[in-house]
Amino acid sequence: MFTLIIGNKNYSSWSLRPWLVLKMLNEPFQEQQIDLFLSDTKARILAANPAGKVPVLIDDKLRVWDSLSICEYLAECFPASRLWPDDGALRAIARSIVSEIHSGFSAMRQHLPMNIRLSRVAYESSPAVESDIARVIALWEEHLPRHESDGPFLFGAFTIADAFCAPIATRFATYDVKLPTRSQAYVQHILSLPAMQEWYQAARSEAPRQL
Ligand SMILES: N[C@@H](CCC(=O)N[C@@H](CS)C(=O)NCC(=O)O)C(=O)O
Repeated sequence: MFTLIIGNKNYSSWSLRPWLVLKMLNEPFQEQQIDLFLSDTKARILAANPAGKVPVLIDDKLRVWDSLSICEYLAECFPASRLWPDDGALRAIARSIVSEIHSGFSAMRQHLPMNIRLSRVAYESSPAVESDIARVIALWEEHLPRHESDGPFLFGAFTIADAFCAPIATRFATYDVKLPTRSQAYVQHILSLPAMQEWYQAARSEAPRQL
């Protein structure tokens, strides 16, 4: 059985991505949590991953680190689950979106940090933040209508792209970001997934961060 080492569910957006993929696969896995805000946090993470970050996936003797590599590994373990679109061109687009999210959106990450417990709080706007938000909306408004006859996810059926959009959906809910109707429906769909409800419930019952 896989073990997934994650951070606090309230804050760890990187942890949510592979956790959601495993849940959507319906794959049983053990979860180990490392509180990211304790004095021994770094030592505990380093013991799990010399790169010093969570999430980490353990599969027998293999350790896979970095949320994108973990999702790619799961896509290879479960080809029938189609965690990437079947069509080669769509797969390339899905991978481009995932890579863009993985390596970009630093203003949104910094000024709208994932915080599941909060809702409808104000965020500090800036041209960089608004440009990140506008880019996400543009991606969603471009791709959702193309595949809506195949399902409610970005490429119709659930893919890794949705797992990468899920933490963004939580941010848009937390900070009450105004969205076009289609993007708002996508956020609602993601947040109402049973797996996301489970994540929210667990995040709400975690101890608040000690500053
Ligand atoms: N690129 C990495 C980033 C992971 C990351 O930044 N994880 C944070 C938690 S959300 C972390 O481990 N922070 C602890 C630290 O930096 O000491 C990934 O995608 O997994």
